[in-house]
Amino acid sequence: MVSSPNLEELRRIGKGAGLSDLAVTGVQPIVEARQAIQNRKALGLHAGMTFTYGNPVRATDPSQLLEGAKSVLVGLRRYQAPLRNKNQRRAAEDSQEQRAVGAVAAYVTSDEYGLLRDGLMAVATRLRAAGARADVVMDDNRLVDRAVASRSGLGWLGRNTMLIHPQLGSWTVIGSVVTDVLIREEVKIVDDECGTCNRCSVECPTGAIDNFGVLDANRCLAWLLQAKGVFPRSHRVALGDRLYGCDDCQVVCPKNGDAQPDVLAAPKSESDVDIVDLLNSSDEQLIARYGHWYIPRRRAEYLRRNALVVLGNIGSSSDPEVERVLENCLDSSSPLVRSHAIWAACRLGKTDLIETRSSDALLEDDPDGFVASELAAWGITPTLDSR
Ligand code: B12
Repeated sequence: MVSSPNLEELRRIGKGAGLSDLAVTGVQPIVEARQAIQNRKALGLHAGMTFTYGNPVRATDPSQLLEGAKSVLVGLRRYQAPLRNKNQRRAAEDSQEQRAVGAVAAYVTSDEYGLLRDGLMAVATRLRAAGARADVVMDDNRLVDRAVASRSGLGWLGRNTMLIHPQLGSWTVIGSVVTDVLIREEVKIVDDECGTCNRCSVECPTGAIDNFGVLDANRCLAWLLQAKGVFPRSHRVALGDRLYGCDDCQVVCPKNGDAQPDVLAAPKSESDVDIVDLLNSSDEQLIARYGHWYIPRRRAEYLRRNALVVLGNIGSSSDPEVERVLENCLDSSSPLVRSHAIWAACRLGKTDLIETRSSDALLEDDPDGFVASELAAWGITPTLDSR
């Protein structure tokens, strides 16, 4: 059997396999995090999310992850910041000539979690070779990643709720290896460097970060894009061109500077999505292409819902292709899609597309009243059927 590794060796192994940093902490409960989750739940700031909110006691007790657990090795992987900055995206939004392009959050434009897992697996493999038990836990409802990372000394919990590493900033994904070996390290807790800076609060498009380190998920665009039901009408314009996730509170953070990933580069996939192409794709094609995103019930109608809000915000009303996809969506069998198509058509001044449709067809199979309430919001009475 090989000897037990120390943190320095594990850090070297992890870094060689895709991690940007690695630190260690114990398995005692993270009581501050438990309290934070319970408080937010009590105030309704979790907006019905489950994740770590489903079982806060378990999510803040790393000892429950593995029998005999003694240490949690927490790994970070730094990824590339968004390629198009906010100003470039705004310029594209303002130019009605261009095709509508939806923005995708940077952390999903490459397989960062895959490479994070590779780095953590390399660490776990080394521990197992020494006879230890070791499990990888990553973006899992059983563990609060940011809290465990901050306790291991990898960074501080910022105003924007992100774990901010003093050198790497916040463009990171986080995961852990839980093991039954005691890995010793003197943890140096990183002081909060946000100070009085409140750029993330000021620049958040919906004002979701009022209080330091507290996110109101009811207003967070990243959550609203993943939530079930209609996209709240009050936040549709603020959504702008965002199709999946929102990076604004990180883009404006001065701590993110120019640091670049120094680890294995991940192959890039789509960071910009052509909205008309998306809406023209079949459900099967959409799930095949975007199935790695968090999509409610894995139903393509949610991708169409989000794409229609983006189209309403940045689509060109004179583009015949835009008109064609709107017509297709107004004829969709999904009331969710029809209702958002009504919003997009109205926002682009194309109410004629709605007025020329029969009310029976538009209102057909609308058990939750999505279509009816959208029509009422715009004061539209569709043509009555002759039958
Ligand atoms: C639910 C969730 C979301 C929700 C809600 C996020 C939220 N702020 O609550 C939504 C869908 C909105 C979301 C969005 C995003 N997310 Co998210 N999300 C999660 C998930 C699954 C759980 C987070 C959670 O527990 N929230 C509950 C609240 C109460 O926790 P919190 O805000 O993190 O606050 C903690 C601390 O404040 C701590 N705490 C409070 N006081 C104190 C005091 C002390 C001393 C200590 C130690 C701790 C502590 O307690 C809280 C609980 O841990 C984690 C993965 C995981 N398993 O942890 C990823 C995770 C947090 N998300 C991540 C990412 C990348 C994002 C996005 C950037 C994606 C995007 N571009 O759209 C955005 C960022 C938005 C934002 N500012 O949070 C990363 C964050 C990496 C980092 N460097 O911080 C994580 C860790 C995923 C991962 N494994 O890499 N996310």
